[in-house]
Formats: sequence, structure tokens, C-alpha cells
Amino acid sequence: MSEPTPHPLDDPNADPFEIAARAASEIAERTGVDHHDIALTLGSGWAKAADLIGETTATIPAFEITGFSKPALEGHVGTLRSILLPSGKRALVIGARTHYYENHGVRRVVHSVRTAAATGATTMILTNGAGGIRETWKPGTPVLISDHINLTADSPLEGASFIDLTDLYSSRLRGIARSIDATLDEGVYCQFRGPHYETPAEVQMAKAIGGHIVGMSTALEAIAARQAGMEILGMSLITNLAAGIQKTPLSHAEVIEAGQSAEPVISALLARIVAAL
Ligand code: 8IG
Repeated sequence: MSEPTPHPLDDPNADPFEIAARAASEIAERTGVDHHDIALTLGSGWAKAADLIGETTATIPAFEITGFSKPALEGHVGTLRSILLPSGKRALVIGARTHYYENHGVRRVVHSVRTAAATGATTMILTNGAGGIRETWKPGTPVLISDHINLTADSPLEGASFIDLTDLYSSRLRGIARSIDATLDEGVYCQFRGPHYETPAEVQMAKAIGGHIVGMSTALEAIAARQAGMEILGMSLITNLAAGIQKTPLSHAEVIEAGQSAEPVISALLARIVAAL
């Protein structure tokens, strides 16, 4: 038996930005594209957007790139794709998310975002599947993230990095999204640690403090994207109403099923938004 290779981001002396820069140069080499303009992280329910936004010119298993981990969850694609958009811009599609609940530390959670920034991307589109607190949101509803409440009690920033998070989820980009679909609602995303879903009491807490969407990703990634100077568009697919809001218990299978049936519609929507950026 060989020793498992240590993960480069687990070395406390390693510089996560240097590792992201290394990952970006590997992506440039493997894709033949030395600069990407836009990056998209496609969460549950959003994966098909990759096929609709343009022509895929390279697909790389993410774990072959420095700093990326093997996917923990089935149904998460685990690839990095370089896509040529009709506009001539280049998009990097990240189908491999490391979740905070995997307990690999926040550096590994935000590595894909830092890598995207190091490839040159100045726009970061973060998508996820999430629970809805507003009863008017039926499963399958896409919503814009207007702001977030980070309930992980963690941060991707190290040391005294005081980063402004006003307009973290760009009102300009939300406006573009709404110009494509005027019916798009928006809400405040609460990132819980997970991987358990919330109790009904926790959902009521999230509602009381101003939350509308509950999830297990995105907020920490958005903070890292802002630190890297990117403009952020966040979108959630409401796959279920949050615990206690819906009358029946939550099941991962139902969440996956809701995501799959909404996927064609929301992927087409996202593709139209990307074309308008
Ligand atoms: I999909 O109801 C999905 N992800 N925290 N709560 C949290 N994450 C989720 C939920 C949910 N649904």
C-alpha cells in the first residue's frame, strides 16, 4: 500500500494563492486557453447549462489539477470544462465543488474560485440547489441570491484581510439576469454547515434573521471571489421547501429528482443570462 499523497492545501505553510496560480497554469496548458473571462460553478440542478452556453473545447477531470479533490458526492460532475462562448469569450465551468461539510477546511472549499480568478476570470457565477423558506417558491424555482448570511462561523480570508461585502452579489448582474427573465425572484442565502438539513426551529431562525434560502455552499465561495476582485452572480435552484415549511420530511432522493426535472429549464435560463453578460 502506498501512502496517500498529502493535499497541497493542507500544508499550513503553503500559500493558497500560489497553489491556485499553479492550478491555473495547468488549466491553461491542458485547455490551450491562456485566459478565461467568466467562471461558473454548477451545483445540483444546473449542470446541463454547460452544454448550452457554447462549444466545449476541453474537458479535464478536476482532480488532475493541483489542489482539486476527488468529488465526494455522486451526481456532481467532477470536471473542469473550457467553453468558447458565441461572443468569443472563454468560460471555465467548474463541475467539482468541495463542500465545507466535507471537513477538508475552507482553503479547499474556495480553491476552485481562486483558481478561476487566477485564470483571468473577472465574473464568477455561483449556482446551487437549496431549500426555500418562502412558501410561494415551488420546487424547481430558480432564484437570484441578493445577499447572504454566513452561518459557518468560518471565513476563507486569512489574517487581517478586511474585505468589503456590500453588493457582494452584484446588483448589476442581477439586473442583467432580470432583463432575461423579469419573473426571477431574489432572496438572502443562509449557508449552514450541513450535511444534515436544518431542524424546523433552525429554519425559523434563518427566517427571523432575514434569510430566504438555506444551503450548504456558496457564501464562503462568494467571499473568496470578492477577495479576488471578481463580480459575482449567485443563483439557487429551490429543490425543496426548507424543513418545517414543507409538511413532509426532506429526502436527498426527492431533492435530486426535483433538480433533474427543473434542469432543462433553468439551464436554458442560465445560458441566456451568460450570453447577455
Ligand atoms: I438541494 O433544505 C438543498 N440543499 N441547508 N437545506 C440546506 N441545504 C439544502 C437544502 C435545504 N436543500
